[in-house]
Amino acid sequence: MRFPELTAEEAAEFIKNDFVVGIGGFSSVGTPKAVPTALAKKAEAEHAKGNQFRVGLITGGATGDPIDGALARAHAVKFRTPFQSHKDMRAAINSQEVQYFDLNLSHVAQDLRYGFLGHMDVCIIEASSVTDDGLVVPTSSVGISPTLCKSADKIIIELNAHHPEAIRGMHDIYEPANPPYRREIPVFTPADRVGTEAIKVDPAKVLGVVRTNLPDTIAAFTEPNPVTTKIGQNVAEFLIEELRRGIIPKEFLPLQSGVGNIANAVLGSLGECQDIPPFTMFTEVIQNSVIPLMESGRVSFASGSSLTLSDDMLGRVYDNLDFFKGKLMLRPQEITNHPELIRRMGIIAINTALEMDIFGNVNSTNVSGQKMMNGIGGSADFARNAFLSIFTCPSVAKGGVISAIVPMVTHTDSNEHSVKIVATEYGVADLRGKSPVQKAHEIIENCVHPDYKQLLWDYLKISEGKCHTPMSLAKAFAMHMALAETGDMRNAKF
Ligand code: 0RQ
Repeated sequence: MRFPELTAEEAAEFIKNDFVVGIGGFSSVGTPKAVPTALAKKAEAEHAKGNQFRVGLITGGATGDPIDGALARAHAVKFRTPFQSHKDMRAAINSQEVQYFDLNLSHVAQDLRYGFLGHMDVCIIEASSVTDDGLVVPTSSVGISPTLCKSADKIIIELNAHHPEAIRGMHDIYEPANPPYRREIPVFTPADRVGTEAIKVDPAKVLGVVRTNLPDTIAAFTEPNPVTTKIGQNVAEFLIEELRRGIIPKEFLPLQSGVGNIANAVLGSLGECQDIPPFTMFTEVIQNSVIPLMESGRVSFASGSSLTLSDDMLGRVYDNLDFFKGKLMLRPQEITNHPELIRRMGIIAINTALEMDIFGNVNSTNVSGQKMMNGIGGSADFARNAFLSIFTCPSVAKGGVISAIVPMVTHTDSNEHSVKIVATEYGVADLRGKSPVQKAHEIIENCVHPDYKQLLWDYLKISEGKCHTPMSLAKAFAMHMALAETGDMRNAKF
């Protein structure tokens, strides 16, 4: 190999206090693992000597324990963007130890290229193969790796033998030019290939290669339960009806499905529903439920930025690469989440809300408006541009003391102008062509848990008939206040 081979510790030595570090990969998979862990140890050693040691972290999205977990526990992170989903990083963000700013995932790479995110000192990326002339094939995800390699002064590569070299050909690396030179992206169906199989890096920037053999670790999915299964069935029935009415063309449209337990369960239900024809996916994250659906022929192709699969499921793909290689494509998140492509292909987008209000505004990120959960991810990239933008969530959280449907969201990620359909286990609210008060009726009637229905009708009555959007300045957060003061939203009074 042309590049110096380094240990993870040697590679971490290149990273200095106050560096801005780019992390390749995305969605807790295909991310480097050994060097960030060594970096966390280095930070702890520096702190023990009484020295300052913190870095800025710019990632594609969630990274998992070897990065977000280890670096947060080592108090080694100064700022962090975008999406994260690790409990230790979340705690550091919510205590303001880490300055976190949330970005739409389609924006991260271009914000870097535009110079909005400042200077990047070094990036660490994971590869399944590297050639001497600097062709780097990623592993189970792409994220913002191509742009990191272009923007960072230096590059450290983790060459991970856990991923076979034979996955070369599964990636499609394409980076749009900056304005005023940007052109259309010629992707017209999810399977269209427009880029290269590998990332071309400047060999002069490569500090060295660290050999690893490490699996990705993603949070275990909880098995679908009656609530998530019912949400999935409700969404499936809604889509079948749209198909029957001719709103969705008979060929069906590509699906995007969000992250997390609910999205995984919803997709499972959709896949099982034989009234929906075999479909393609143009999504950000390819989760576990997609693989059996491909094997059974229900999903014919999936384009995404990551294979966010449990290790056994990834093994199933790698054991049958001949079958899966023609059915899976991994692209930069800037392309999977690109507004132009989402709008052009007419994606049906299904994402999850933490809470939504009776007018159709959605909060996916900030618990009670104050505490960051994960981040907006790509949900708004899809919601804003989709053919049909659907948000789902269970009607209640935490055993019923929280209603997911509230008078007013405490933080807005996707607003009423983007959100077309909402669904809980009780039913579906169709918000298309409806005024705020009509939307409120549709949502309360169809989606709210019985414990909260009367409460929300009472809230609506305060201003109904008096203004365009019947909200009450005095009472909009009464349910959240009841939760904060009594531990139960049901104690709110209107
Ligand atoms: O907490 O586990 O401690 O009980 O939130 O909720 O029900 O497990 O749902 O795993 O699907 O995550 C919105 C966070 C949902 C996720 C969110 C609590 C609840 C539980 C998790 P516990 P569930 P999920 C991009 C797609 C934004 C990014 C995105 C997400 C925990 O889907 O991060 O969409 N989305 N990316 O108890 C307080 C409430 C709550 C609440 C739930 N109202 N208040 N806590 N919880 N509602 C596009 C792609 O293509 C990928």
